[in-house]
Amino acid sequence: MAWSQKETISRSEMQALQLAGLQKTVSYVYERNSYYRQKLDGLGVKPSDIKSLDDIKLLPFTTKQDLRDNYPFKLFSASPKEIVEYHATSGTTGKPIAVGYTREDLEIWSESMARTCAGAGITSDDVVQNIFGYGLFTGGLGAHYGAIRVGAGVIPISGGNTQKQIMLMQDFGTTALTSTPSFLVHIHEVGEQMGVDFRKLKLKTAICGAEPWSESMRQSIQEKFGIKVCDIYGLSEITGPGVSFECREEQNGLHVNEDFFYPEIIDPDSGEVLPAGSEGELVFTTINKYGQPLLRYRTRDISSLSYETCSCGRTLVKMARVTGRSDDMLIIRGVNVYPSQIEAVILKRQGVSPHYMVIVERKGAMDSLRVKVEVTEDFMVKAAADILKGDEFDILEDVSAVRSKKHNLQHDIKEVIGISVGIQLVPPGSIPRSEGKAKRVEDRRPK
Ligand code: DLL
Repeated sequence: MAWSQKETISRSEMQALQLAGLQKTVSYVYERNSYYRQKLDGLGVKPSDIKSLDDIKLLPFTTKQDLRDNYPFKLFSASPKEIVEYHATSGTTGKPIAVGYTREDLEIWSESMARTCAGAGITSDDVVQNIFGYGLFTGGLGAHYGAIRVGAGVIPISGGNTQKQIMLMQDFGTTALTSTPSFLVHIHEVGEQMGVDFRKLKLKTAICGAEPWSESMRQSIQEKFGIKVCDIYGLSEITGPGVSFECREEQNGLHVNEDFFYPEIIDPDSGEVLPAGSEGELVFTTINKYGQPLLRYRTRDISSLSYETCSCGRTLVKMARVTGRSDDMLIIRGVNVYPSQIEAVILKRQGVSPHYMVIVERKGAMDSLRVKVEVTEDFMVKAAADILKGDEFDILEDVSAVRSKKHNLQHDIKEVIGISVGIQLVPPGSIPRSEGKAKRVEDRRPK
């Protein structure tokens, strides 16, 4: 059931709320933030020019680079006194991006996450093991606030500690998990070695997100744990987790908390706004935030929007599962390739595990793709356990099971992405595990 009455209001009521929120936000940033005032003045736009939702097109985009250039706090519109919590992105290079929340911002974040928990069926009867990392990453505290708001009991274990995770699931009677999908796969793997049958525990739900993942990965986690798994999307710049969430009823697309975060889809090259249903880059304008409100923030995430009604009763617009980022998208010999397409193929196959790494290399002038995939213990035993000595299976090229496994994977991946890939089968456990977001791509091409 929907948590808030706002989730089921009519389109015209929603648009009225959104317009009021947009007008308030544009006036607020114009008055309080010199960066935005200069931008708007440069474009000759005054807050009073925003008369309809369509006028959002008059506003400038904000990019990650703008946030970097204004690090740490120049895009804050609230005074330091009003900020009550700080977070930062986990950028791998250089300075992170800082974000700040006022009390009101924490309120809408908690509300967004309460809707997310309710969407996945979490209530005050649940014990939520919160595996998202606590700290500067927004996952831990965001899920914490939402679970508390719906009255569930939270175990704030954070990431890592795989064996302890399993122990607490057993001892505390955990019923719901919040985690990156890749870490749940890892927990299952470790538990299996310990002889744990997760299907016999009290678990019933998980909310997974923070990284691109596929429908096949969802099916696999549901099957392994005997639970229902809902997708959750968000980004630090906009609020953290809870920008959008899946409902348990349909598990097909994520309802955007659009009374707080106004979504658009644009063509990533031209910046032109695309009609509902078109795939493109997601852009959000925060229309109810005070700490660091952002106008038309370009997420680089690829999705589409659907205004069709959902059987769960929510009228909140749905965004399609994020298949990749416009900037992480690999371009191999002119073809756009998303790692999640490769993952979907791997997950459908017996004998290989969901642990993989896509390696991009340049040989001469040609880019090539290699996919390193772990085989399962079972496969290894059947195929070649007795003669395996090195750390790769290529020495076993003559073993027909290995040859046909490689051939089949190669064939199926080519069918989906349209280009040939090399397959390298590696023993179980040889691809590094991540306790947070998984690293799936190694781009070795010279920059
Ligand atoms: O990952 C916030 C979050 C925490 C979301 C917990 C969901 C759950 P950042 O670290 O700023 O924030 O990373 C944001 O992660 O722009 C997407 O590229 C990616 N991402 C997040 N959720 C999903 C998802 C958090 N469900 C970036 N599917 C975003 C695909 C996702 N990608």
